[in-house]
Amino acid sequence: MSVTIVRGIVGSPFMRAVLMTLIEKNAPYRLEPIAPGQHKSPEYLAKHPFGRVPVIEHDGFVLYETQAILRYLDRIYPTPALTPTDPRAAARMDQAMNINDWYLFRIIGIPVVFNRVVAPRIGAPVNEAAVAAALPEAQACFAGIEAFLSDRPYMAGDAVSLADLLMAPHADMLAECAEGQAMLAGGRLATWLERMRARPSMAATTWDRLAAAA
Ligand SMILES: N[C@@H](CCC(=O)N[C@@H](CS)C(=O)NCC(=O)O)C(=O)O
Repeated sequence: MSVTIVRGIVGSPFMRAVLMTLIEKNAPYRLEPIAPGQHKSPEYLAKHPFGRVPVIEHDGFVLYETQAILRYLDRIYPTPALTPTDPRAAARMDQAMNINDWYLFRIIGIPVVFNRVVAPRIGAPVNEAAVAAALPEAQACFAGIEAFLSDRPYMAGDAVSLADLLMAPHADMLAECAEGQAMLAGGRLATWLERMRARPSMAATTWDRLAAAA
């Protein structure tokens, strides 16, 4: 089996989703971490012209955009299947993945999680005004995701899918700050997150574990 090379910045929840998927598939991979800022270098931009992380390389095939990467890995490594066969469950998976990228990351991740979790870790300035301004919409967004999950154990139904692997790293980071803990407190997403945290793929890819290995 060919080794998948994963390039990205340690701490990125998108990159963590890729690593988790590879681990769930028991697929060989090599993480090649890049330093913050390097994702804007000409060498990196040649692989990802939008200058974001992660990027994978598999047998010379270069691919960016996390959803595309997860779906590619699910196709080349069919077991365990991480896409439901039932059309409605598959639709829930797709829906959750877009909710992650369009709402959770943009409305909560960028203004709240970056300032509360990422900035202090990397020594960047914390924009308190941005956090305060984002919170009302962030809380409404969180409530919407909780309503979406409803009483299903996983995003798409009874089994873990790509949607859970994409969203769990974002939720796990949110849980590191007080604002996130208040949103999660006692709710369905907290129970789901605990379920996800019990998976070896999640335990193996924490920021600390990846940083220690890098
Ligand atoms: N749509 C992209 C989003 C990736 C993304 O935004 N990654 C963040 C890190 S979590 C990034 O590269 N940030 C660097 C920057 O914006 O300069 C994907 O799904 O891969």
